Amino acid sequence: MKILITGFEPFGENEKNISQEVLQYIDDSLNGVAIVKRVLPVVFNECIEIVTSLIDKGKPDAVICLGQRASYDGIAIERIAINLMDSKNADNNGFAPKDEVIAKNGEIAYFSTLPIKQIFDKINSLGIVSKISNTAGLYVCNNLMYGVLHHISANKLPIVSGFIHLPSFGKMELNSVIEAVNSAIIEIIIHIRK
Ligand code: PCA
Repeated sequence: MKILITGFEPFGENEKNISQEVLQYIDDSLNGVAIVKRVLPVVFNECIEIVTSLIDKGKPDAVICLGQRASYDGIAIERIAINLMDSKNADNNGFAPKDEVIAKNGEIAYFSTLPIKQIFDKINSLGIVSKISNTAGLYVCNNLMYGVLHHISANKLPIVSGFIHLPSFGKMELNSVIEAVNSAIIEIIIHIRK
């Protein structure tokens, strides 16, 4: 079994991105499962192309995408990605889309196919602030979550995928963030092995 886990480079005013930092602390193998890690550019659509090509070459069983979000000081397990890009803030390539669809003939939205309730219950039971979030925003994280789920759905691939937002630096102990991500990976492994 293999799991691909991604983080993002810094963007906007952020000097660091916790989703990039945290990947350094995730082992290359967990419960006998290979963990492949990749940091992505905060660039609309390019991030999707990188991940879909990693999926097609590496054939992972699960794809977990991580990002940073300043608006919540806990772990936000995303439920849904929508087919829209709309942002005041430009991505790291200077692109700020206005009301643009991500995939012309794609579904309006896709639900995460990760076991989000189990992940939430586990992280919550560890006393780490967390929630299930009903919007991943309309910026690059939603773009990636939507694009990956669309690729998996359109090609009928046997892969579960979804997105988890992490709090900004300093809002939560780094150890708790690492523990939350490791717990999510373990819940996903249990889910796949069922
Ligand atoms: N957070 C941004 C994009 C990259 C990241 O870490 C977002 O929430 O869309």
